[in-house]
Amino acid sequence: MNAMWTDGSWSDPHRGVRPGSQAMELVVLTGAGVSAESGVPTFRGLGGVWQRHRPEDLATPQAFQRDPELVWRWYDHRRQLIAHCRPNAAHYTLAEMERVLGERFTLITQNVDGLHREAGNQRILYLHGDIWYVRCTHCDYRAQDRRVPLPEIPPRCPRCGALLRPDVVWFGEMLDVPTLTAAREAARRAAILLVVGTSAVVQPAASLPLETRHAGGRVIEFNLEPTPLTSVVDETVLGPAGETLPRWWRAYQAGRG
Ligand code: BJW
Ligand code: ZN
Repeated sequence: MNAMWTDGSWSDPHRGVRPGSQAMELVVLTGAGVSAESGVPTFRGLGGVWQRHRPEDLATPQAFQRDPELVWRWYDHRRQLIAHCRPNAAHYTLAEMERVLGERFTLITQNVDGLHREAGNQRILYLHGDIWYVRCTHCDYRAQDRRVPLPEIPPRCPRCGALLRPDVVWFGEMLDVPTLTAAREAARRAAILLVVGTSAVVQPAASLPLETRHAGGRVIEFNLEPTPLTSVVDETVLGPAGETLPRWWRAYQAGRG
């Protein structure tokens, strides 16, 4: 049954959890909504990035080929904005989950902003890359570059002189296969999958919750509003993740004791 919780009351967070230590894994899939309360704009919806820019103009390999300077100016602008953002209570709750659960916790993120890392998470699967890394379009150079603004746009490879690109996944590009495989395996192992702040329209990330459901795990969604996933998950918790996620975690921990 699909239940929505908007009033801060909770069902038993352990309801339906499969017994056995292997099965007790908590896995979390995050999207842009988890960083919204930190001031990072989401992609879709009010104030979202795509309201001002067409994705095909900026987040595709074709766009980059056509006008690398335009694409890099957009990324440079976003990097400057994100550089001023700090993790919020939802990020810190996810970091605490990892500290408490260790190997029984996996964080899968679609976010490129680096705020999970800053909050303290270490076991992170980056599905869509990392805005703080650049990679060469010609050789295998890849490096972290946190300079804001970038001194040269578009930046060039220090090794071979070719164009650098942001180390992110654009529409029409394959996700990193080992990362996606690890994410699918984690989703299948999950006793509980928390899906936090994603519109669940971008594939293949949006299919991960279905993998958990098919494997018999429980899926709980945290969002401001219903999404295409809402009809297939076990529960949807409506509200800002910075409030709902810490509350859920406290209830989950209370149930453990
Ligand atoms: C809050 C909140 C608060 C707000 N608290 N909640 C199958 C069918 C159809 C199409 C495809 C398919 N398979 C592949 C495709 C094509 C495409 C795709 O999915 N297109 C769809 C749009 C239809 N996928 C791809 O191209 C992927 N590659 C691939 O599959 O390769 C194989 C292949 C290629 C070609 C054809 C077929 C197969 C690659 C996808 C790469 C996505 N890249 C981006 C940009 C990353 C770099 C960058 O940042 O610049 O990733 S796009 C953008 O969307 C970004 C995000 O990670 C991603 C997901 O967005 P997210 O995180 O869900 O954010 P929003 O804004 O959409 O939602 C925010 C949510 O938060 C909302 O619900 C709010 O309500 C909520 N919220 N505040 C809680 N406080
Ligand atoms: Zn190079």
